[in-house]
Amino acid sequence: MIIIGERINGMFKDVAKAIRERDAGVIHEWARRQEKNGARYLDLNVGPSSAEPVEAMKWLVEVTQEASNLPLCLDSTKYDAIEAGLKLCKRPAMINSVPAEAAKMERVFAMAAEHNAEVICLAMNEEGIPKDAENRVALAMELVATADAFGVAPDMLFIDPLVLPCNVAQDHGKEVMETMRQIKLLSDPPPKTVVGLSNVSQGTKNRELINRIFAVMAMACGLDAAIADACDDELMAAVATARILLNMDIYCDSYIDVFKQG
Ligand code: THG
Repeated sequence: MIIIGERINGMFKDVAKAIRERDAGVIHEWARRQEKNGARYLDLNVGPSSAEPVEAMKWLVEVTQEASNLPLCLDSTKYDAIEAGLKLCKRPAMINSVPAEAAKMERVFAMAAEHNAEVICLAMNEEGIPKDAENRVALAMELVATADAFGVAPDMLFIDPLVLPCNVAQDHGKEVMETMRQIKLLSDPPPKTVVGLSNVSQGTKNRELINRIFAVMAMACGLDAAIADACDDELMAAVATARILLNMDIYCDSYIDVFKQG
């Protein structure tokens, strides 16, 4: 599973402060730590309270690229901020994200085609997030079809069924799993799937345990990627182990030997 490091997000107080004060050191440190721990992309989100999201995103992109060569996942609902960020990315990036709403799809898929960017597509629209897998999959279908019309192929897409906290939406968990299974039947090649893993445990106790268990359950349903805490060693170990059990890595014996040696 592809881990997209979640930590450079203004939702976290230290990152919000670093963005406000343009303190590059904090961002460099999180970029390096997440890469060292196995992240394959870095999510960049200026946070909900940024007064100047475009300038903040431009700064985050430049500063993160000083410390890491990983591709970036530009996470914002402000498409001006994403576009400004894309122009500064040294390698193809991921756009996070677009819902199944006509005007937004038009803007985002045009940008993706121009910049050769991957796109996270949300299984939601103007009416919100459907509860049933069936309706989530219908929105995914709409996103895949619209992307295709803009020249963005299904394998450039990551469908996000949208994970909600289990303490307020316990009945959504199974629907999310079922959505992930069905997405693989949508097209050939199919789109990929992604979740915001830490969402599932927001406001709960024992957060890390909930995140780890959800991650391996979702992997068994075909999950390809997660925006997650790459610095949680137990999560990374659980993911590596699930990869063996799902026969996703060749040379399993030698892999286990390496794993045992830490
Ligand atoms: N889908 C997509 N993108 C996303 C999400 C998603 N981006 C943002 C988010 N969800 C994924 N990233 C996070 C990052 C942090 C947390 C949850 C998801 C988190 N933060 C602590 C909290 O809210 O309790 C912050 C507290 C602190 O300061 O320590 O849990 O679903 N496409």
